[in-house]
Amino acid sequence: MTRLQCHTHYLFCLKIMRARDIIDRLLPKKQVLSPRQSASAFAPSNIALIKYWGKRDQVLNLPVTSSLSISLGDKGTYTDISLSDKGTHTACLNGQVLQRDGIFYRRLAQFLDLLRPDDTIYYHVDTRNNIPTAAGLASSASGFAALVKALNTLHQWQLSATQQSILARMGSGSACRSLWHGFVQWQCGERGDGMDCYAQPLTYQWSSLRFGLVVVSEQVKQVGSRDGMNHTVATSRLYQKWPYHVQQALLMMHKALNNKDFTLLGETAERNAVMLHQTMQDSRPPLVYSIAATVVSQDQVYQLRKAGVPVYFTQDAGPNIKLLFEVKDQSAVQRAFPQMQVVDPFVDPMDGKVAGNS
Ligand code: 2P0
Repeated sequence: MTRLQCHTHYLFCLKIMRARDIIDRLLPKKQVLSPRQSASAFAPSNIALIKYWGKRDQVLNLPVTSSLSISLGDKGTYTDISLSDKGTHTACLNGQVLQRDGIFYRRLAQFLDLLRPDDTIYYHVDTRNNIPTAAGLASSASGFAALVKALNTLHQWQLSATQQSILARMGSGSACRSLWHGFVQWQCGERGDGMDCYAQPLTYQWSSLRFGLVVVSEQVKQVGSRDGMNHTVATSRLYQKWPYHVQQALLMMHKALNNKDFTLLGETAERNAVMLHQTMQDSRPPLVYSIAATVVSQDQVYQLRKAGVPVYFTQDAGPNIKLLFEVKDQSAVQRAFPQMQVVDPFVDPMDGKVAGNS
């Protein structure tokens, strides 16, 4: 084994031990005895208006700062789970059987190994994303959230949404925000075991808000979020300013949501995304997710605003951008971005009515 492999193996063992300790606290033994044959769940994808970037604990996915997102209504992941007698976990993603040596399968299987009540239990997982293809939306967030919800039903654990948020966070940080619809805040917490680090729904409603997904590239990104954020924390001098910036941005965002001030919401979200990408670019070597077409699209947004159309962008760990606007401006924005796919974040997948948190 090389030194790197030893280190990776050590980190993995550490993760298992610490995560098991937390799972044992969340899932008392008596709650794991009578699984159903199968269970299903849906979780929405989410887009952060104030981003999560950087961990204070890489094993438990504890973030440096809090973050605030909006869930994407009926866009997300549907997951069916059942017990399997094949002696191994099996999984399908969008109808394709996952190969055991693939990254996605390995992440899924490690997570199932952590959560299963005992080592003799195996699952078959069938998961489908209805997120527009290659739109640059994180399906891992809705994927891990839907998986935790489905396991909770399968084993009749009766976990609270907060407890499920803690479990989903251990699969992927941003997944802890996908347990709810509407606006959601993920509190970074302070505790070393992360028991105060989970997302919570916010009561704000904004049914006229829309997202426009603008795909400028369908290429798989070269640096994933996980590696990208670790690299930024380790090498970007600008990262020192990130926690203060996020703290201020969260205050502004709450003010915007409280007063239904769309300009403040858009400006705060856009500045946070720009600051994130400047901070990434200050890493050594620089981490650059934008491509030329990203910059062109961002310039189009600035031009639209100059022309009097209130539209803002946000950008995650990839080249595609997401536009924020109100439904009254949809046709003006669509004219400038004919390829844009519009998402209504407040549509409930179950009944088509406007959903929110209360
Ligand atoms: C966010 N992103 O707040 C930020 C903005 C990407 C850019 O959360 O390592 O896939 O699994 O905790 O959750 C992507 O990070 O990372 C992310 P892990 P995750 O949405």
